[in-house]
Amino acid sequence: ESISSGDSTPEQAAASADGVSRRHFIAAAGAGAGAVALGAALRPAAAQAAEPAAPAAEAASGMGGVPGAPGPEVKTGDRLTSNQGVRISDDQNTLRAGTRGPSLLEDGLFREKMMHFDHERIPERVVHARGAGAHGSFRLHTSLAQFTRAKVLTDTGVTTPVFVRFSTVNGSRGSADTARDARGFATKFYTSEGVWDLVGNNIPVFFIQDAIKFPDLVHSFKPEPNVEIPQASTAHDTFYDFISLTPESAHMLMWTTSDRGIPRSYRMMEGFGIHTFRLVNSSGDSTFVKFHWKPRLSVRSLVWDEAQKLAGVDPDFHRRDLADAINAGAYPQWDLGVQLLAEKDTGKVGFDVLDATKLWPEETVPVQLVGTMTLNRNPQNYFTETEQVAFHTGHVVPGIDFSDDPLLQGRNFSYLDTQLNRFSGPNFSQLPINQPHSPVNNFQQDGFMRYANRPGRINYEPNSLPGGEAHESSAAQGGFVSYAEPVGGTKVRARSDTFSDHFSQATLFFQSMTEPEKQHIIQALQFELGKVTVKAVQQRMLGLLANIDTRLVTEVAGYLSLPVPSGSPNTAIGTSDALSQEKTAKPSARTRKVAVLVGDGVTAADVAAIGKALHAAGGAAVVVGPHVGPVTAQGGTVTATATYLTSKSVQFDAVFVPGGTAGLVSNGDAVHFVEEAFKHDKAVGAVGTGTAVLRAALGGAAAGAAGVVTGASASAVARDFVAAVAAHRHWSRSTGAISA
Ligand code: HDE
Repeated sequence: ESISSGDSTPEQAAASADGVSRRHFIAAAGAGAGAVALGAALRPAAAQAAEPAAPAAEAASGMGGVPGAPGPEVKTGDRLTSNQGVRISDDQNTLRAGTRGPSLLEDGLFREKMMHFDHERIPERVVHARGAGAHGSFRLHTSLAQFTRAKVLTDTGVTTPVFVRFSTVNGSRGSADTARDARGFATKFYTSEGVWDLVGNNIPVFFIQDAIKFPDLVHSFKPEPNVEIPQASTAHDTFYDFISLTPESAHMLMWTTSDRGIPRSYRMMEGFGIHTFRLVNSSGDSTFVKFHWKPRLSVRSLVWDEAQKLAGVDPDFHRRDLADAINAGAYPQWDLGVQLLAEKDTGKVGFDVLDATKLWPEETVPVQLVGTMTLNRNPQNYFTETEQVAFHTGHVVPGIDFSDDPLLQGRNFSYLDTQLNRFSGPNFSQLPINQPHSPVNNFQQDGFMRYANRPGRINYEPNSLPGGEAHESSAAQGGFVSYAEPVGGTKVRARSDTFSDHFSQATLFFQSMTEPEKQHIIQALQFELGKVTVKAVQQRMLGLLANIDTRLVTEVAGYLSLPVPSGSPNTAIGTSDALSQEKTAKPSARTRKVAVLVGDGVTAADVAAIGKALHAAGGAAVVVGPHVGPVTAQGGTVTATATYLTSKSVQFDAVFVPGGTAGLVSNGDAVHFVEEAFKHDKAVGAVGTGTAVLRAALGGAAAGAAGVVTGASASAVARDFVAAVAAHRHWSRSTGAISA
């Protein structure tokens, strides 16, 4: 049975279900929660006088169980009511004894409203608290039927609805998006055979090999517990104390201190399932698999100075970027890739496939692209969807199974446990965003916030009385049958010796970088360890870096004025081009945002020409002026939508100064705009008298520098400027090196 994209109604979903349960659940939801018409609080006074909608009609809308379309509809003319459905006559004043008298305990409306408000917060996620989500769909183009029986990976005709939540790991829910960190990339596939959660990150390896170290790792990177400092930053003593004593973290440290730790956009990140999973086919044969998401827009990053400034200028930078792109119809896309490895071939990768601190080089095990995910719908309500979505590595469907990776095994315990804490009970799977789109039928019942139980008297199994239909399914009937992996061994607390090479792949990663990428890692470690106050910790960290790369440790030690310890990096490991975002990125100006700086007297034709050229390349121009609205322009109209007060260069991918703007040389904000964009290696364009602004900002530095485009008019330079934007950054300016 195929399922359509996320626009099916609960009734359709129920009708397609051949079991009893989903229909029952939905029916209960419709009659129960759906009867409560909420919202409509902020309506114009005129609407208050309108004829009320019949309460019976309202009952049909409301909180139906549709994943992706939760929450009540707010309709003009709806009446403000209490949670008990009683219409409210005055929502502005508490009930009191006289207009100047004390409030009365009798005021049930006030008490209900305040009680609910007092309980609005649920515990934030202990990690990955800060996130942004979107709906979309996944379409398979290449069947993996030879390896798996999972329909989501074999039915090429089917579109599977998905919900994705991106996140940072370290910071709390209100922290800035652009902190240096790994990013979560969690995908919920609502497949016809149940929910499959691929709970991944934008980095293909992890800090630790065994889940029992996770609480220690997380405590060490979170704010230090005595003063709760610093927020969303690893640059402090306790993190590097832990890392320096945990050499298995060396490989992931290379990734987090690389440009991957500061993505330009969620839309420009790879995603990785990290662990080795299994695919199991209809004959019961297993193949090891690693999952990859490859972004159509390439992997692109910010620079560190920019990321830090954005944390103040626009802490919602990534969240906004995702929502804006989807609103504009520029739907982000990723290709799903798989690396497949037969159990007998595990020797090929040179590392234990159960070790989550290791990747399989793509040159050894190629990534095969099998389908495409498109995110095309923003949540209607952040809390209902993005906050309440509950992922779990244990949510797999028949044909997808686990390996014995001890990190994955630990996660399979942790995610259910954490949901109990977040939702105060076991019924989170009934929340609309978490409901499978396939039938649910079992005898679980009750608990906090249960809103749909089976009707009738049968709540056990086996049973023979009417109303208790719920049959087990064999593998052939679509039942989940665990892979029959032979297991045996002595009960021990110990790791396999095959987990003990902690440095070779860290070296592989560093060696695979282009020169600018290497410099960024060195500078990031100088920053991070420069914030460490305990010399012994810095020294131990240098000892770790010495085993990764000699130049790396030399430059970081030099910065810290500490001696360079000796090490023995495995330089013979070579390189893997697939690890470098600079080597793999394709130039594109798509969805890039360019600031066009204007002032009175600006040449309208230049503004129009650059806007048109960017638009044609899939990018966008934003006119930044001294005030919002029309500015005095030569030869036409120019309207500013942003100003020097509301906009900073870090919010844009590039900057362009049209002609007629020589007056801007006395505008410090405009001059700084250009200077900062140049410093961040972005494309900078200036034409006509606008080049005076360039000179004021950069003096002689601009002449001939990479990515700086000047000319007589915008139409003369448009093509070169768009190409400079598409290149993303012009590293030779800050690093002296040409990128690949
Ligand atoms: Fe998680 N992780 N994790 N993690 N993780 C959580 O689950 C955990 C790990 C990842 O957007 C928690 O619902 C353990 C690796 C993402 O809702 C928690 C271990 C990877 C998200 C948890 C790991 C991840 C989480 C916190 C070590 C990449 C956010 C709230 C064994 C493959 C999902 C929650 C979302 C969230 C536990 C390691 C990815 C506590 C014990 C490796 C993307 O259950």
